Amino acid sequence: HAHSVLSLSSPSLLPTSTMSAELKAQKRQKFEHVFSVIREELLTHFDGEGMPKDASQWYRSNLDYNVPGGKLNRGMSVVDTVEILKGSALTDDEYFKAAVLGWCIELLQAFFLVSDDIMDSSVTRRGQPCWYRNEHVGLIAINDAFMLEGAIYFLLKKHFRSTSYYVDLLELFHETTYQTEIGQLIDLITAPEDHVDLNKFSLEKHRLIVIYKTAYYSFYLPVALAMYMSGIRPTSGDKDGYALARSILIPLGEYFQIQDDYLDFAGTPEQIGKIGTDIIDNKCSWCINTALAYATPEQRAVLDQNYGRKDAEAEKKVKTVFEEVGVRQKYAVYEEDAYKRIMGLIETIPAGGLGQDGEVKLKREVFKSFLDKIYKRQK
Ligand code: GPP
Ligand code: MG
Ligand code: MG
Ligand code: MG
Repeated sequence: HAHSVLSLSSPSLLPTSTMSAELKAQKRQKFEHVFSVIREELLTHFDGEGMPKDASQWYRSNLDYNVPGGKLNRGMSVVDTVEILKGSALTDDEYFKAAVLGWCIELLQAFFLVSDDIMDSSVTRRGQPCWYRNEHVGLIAINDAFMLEGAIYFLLKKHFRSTSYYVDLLELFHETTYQTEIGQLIDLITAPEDHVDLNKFSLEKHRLIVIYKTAYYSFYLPVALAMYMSGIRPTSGDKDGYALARSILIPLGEYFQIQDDYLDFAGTPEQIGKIGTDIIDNKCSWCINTALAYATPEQRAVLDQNYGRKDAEAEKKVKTVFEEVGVRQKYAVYEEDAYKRIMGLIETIPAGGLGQDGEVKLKREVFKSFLDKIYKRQK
């Protein structure tokens, strides 16, 4: 490879696509180590409040079961982005701070997923039963989810209270949470359990759902956190780096959630770590919208009769129509087009980066690294 590990001060500065499996594992381990530190901070505070031993054990299980087991893309992206923006290796303190922000996104994601699995009646997540489905957990999972969210603000206060951008971080987490909840609302009310009406679906509605429920927290949030930490200030007018970042990351997030919708239908549980529920849950997903656009009247009748039914046979009939209309092929075409379109957006950033001389510049590489991580993903 053109990139030699030795010539770079930090492995994270290598594009992920050219990193060896061993280097990727090391990078993940280093990030995971920070989780063990913040978990103990949370539990030390909890114990210090005089909480009973069994409560402390419960909180530890909640954290261990729900926070660290995913792909960690969102969390590790904060570290990667801070590193790309700096252009050289991070100090230990910079690494730790970036990783804490990364784990705050993973906590936010855990809060969302524990809740989402209850709302979607899901069965498995990350290759294990959904948290609420464990014996003795049930609806306590709702409070566990709230505590995962609360942990974010405990950690932000502990590690960022004295920085100039503390309020920016707080506002960003609050606003992003609110946007995700708005997205979740439209996702849920577009998918009523007791009334299937495929006429209510459209790609426009789908776009709104996925931008709000996924794109802001999964793509804009990690980059914006890294930008605040790197000292990039928001500005009014068309030179605002945050607006520019949004203009690329929101389409990127839309593409990511379309992948999620596609994998719900086409991925195996072994691959994606969860059993797809979109057809049974009557979701306004990319797959049903695509099928509706190409179905013959006969196929449409099958969809009308079988979509959103709590019944495995009905689900199978819907999947057969998806295969017949060529959802797989349509997705492959969509993915190629999305990749090219987003590359085009990235190339609107000046080659030398956006920002005044002497300032930290927003670079194309920030966005390319995200696109590389998700292009043709299988899980
Ligand atoms: C993904 O939807 C969206 C979320 C996980 C956000 C949930 C927001 C809340 C406010 C709870 P999804 O249901 O398609 O995800 P998955 O396929 O992983 O269940
Ligand atoms: Mg879900
Ligand atoms: Mg959902
Ligand atoms: Mg999904």
